[in-house]
Amino acid sequence: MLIRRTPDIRPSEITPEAVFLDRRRLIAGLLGAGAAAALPAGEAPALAALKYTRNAKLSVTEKPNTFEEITNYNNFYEFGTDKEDPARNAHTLRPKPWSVEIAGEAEVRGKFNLEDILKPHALEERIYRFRCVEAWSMVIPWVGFPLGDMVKRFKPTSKAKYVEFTTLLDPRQMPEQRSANFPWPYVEALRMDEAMHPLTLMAVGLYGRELPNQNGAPLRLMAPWKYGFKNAKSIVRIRFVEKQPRNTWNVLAPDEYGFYANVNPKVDHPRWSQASERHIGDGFFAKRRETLMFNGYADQVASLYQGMDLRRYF
Ligand SMILES: Nc1nc2c(c(=O)[nH]1)N[C@H]1C(S)=C(S)[C@@H](COP(=O)(O)O)O[C@H]1N2
Ligand SMILES: [Mo]
Repeated sequence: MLIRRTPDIRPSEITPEAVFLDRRRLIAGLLGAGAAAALPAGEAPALAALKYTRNAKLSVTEKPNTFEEITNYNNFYEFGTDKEDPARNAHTLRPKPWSVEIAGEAEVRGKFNLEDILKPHALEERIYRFRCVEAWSMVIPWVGFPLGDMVKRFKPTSKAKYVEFTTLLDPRQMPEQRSANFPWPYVEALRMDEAMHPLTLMAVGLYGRELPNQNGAPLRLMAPWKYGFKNAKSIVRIRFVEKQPRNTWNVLAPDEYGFYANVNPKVDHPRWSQASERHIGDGFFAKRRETLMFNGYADQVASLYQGMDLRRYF
């Protein structure tokens, strides 16, 4: 489908995703009250629409991937390692009710209901480039709010140099956590200045609706100049720490995945080039796209890494 966008039309009103969701609602409506329980296994309840404004200034103008692409080609190892596994298996995740623990070097700590965490924040839609370390990419219309606004509310102390994000640990909801070949739970972290950067988003939705489970419901990180693995999904704990935390992929393969994970076409992965990427939706035989420094966000973020050797701090 051709997607045409004008400043006053939301992508959620005209893209295939709206058709997809309407079809779901139509089915539920036809079946009547109580029908949700009778839907085939894996059919998630309809995702609520969110109230948000568009942030055109911080959005790219490229055509977003379809809702179908964004929600059926995922990395979420808690539900399996194939790209189709999360869409198939993440129905066991229960994103409501949800709470998030704020811990470590901050004046305000404790366990908070997600609603209380979200309440003060106005939601924005931001269309971001997304680049996985496996050299594929998408363009995704997220809905969320700046992580920095949230960090300020918890008043980090002067010792807080990093912010660590931990995914839910619950093998009943995340079946692959029963396997011992992965150091569960998934953990990621940002340096404090990265966390405070205006581009860094706490995402709660995409295409104008709540996050589907497979994309990290109900709360996930989105720092668009970094490789996808930085962006922890289904976050239950945010901890302020003095020392640089170990992050899951760095623990698993320190020679292949560093702490910074900045998209950099000049620093290859030991097993493949990062100079170009396969853009999902372009078709398998289409020409690969050139990878941009910091995923195209160099003007906004390069100053964070001034004077750092990006080969060493990859
Ligand atoms: N908890 C958790 N978070 C995760 C992952 C994961 O396996 N588990 N995979 C990461 C990787 S490698 C990528 S590319 C992105 C994928 O996000 P998406 O499926 O929403 O596109 O999530 C990241 N966050
Ligand atoms: Mo990834």
